[in-house]
Amino acid sequence: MSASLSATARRLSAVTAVAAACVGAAALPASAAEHHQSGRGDRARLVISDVQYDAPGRDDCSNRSLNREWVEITNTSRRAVDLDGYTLSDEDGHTYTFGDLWLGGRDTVRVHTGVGRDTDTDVYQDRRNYIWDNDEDTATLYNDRGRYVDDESWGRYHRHGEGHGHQRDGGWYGHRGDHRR
Ligand SMILES: [Ca+2]
Ligand SMILES: [Ca+2]
Repeated sequence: MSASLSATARRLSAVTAVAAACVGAAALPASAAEHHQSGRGDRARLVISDVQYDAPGRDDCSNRSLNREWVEITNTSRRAVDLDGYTLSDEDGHTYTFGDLWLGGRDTVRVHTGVGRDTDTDVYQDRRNYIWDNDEDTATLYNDRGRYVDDESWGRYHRHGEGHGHQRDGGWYGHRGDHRR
């Protein structure tokens, strides 16, 4: 919770769009599989259902690679939700604001980091640099009133317990839940 709050605070402070250095690092594809698909309690209707924070292959800053870094938002309810004004932020306060997009019941939208043309299923942050850190970061979704909806963390500070180990770079590779018993 404190991480979310501080992320909110950072988001609310003026966020400059100065892109971080585009550092190529990771080699392994990674996907932080969502484990609470059904949402947190009955009120959760939108969840961050999957994150591919490390684009497969070398992180060469190409638009193709940037777009293979993404976050997926799933509407777990049966009713369509208007995402207009919803935001998706990282720990550094980089924020993407959704445009007018209705996400149908049980539908998923994939938010790519790079440049592209938005559709009903794929939207683009139009960035020239990666936003989701390969080692650790948190994606947080807020609604159009700035209220917390869901988050997903990975790396050192991931807070969702063991049992859904992520493929990680370097020494963390293989540090998966099913090998820890
Ligand atoms: Ca990579
Ligand atoms: Ca980041």
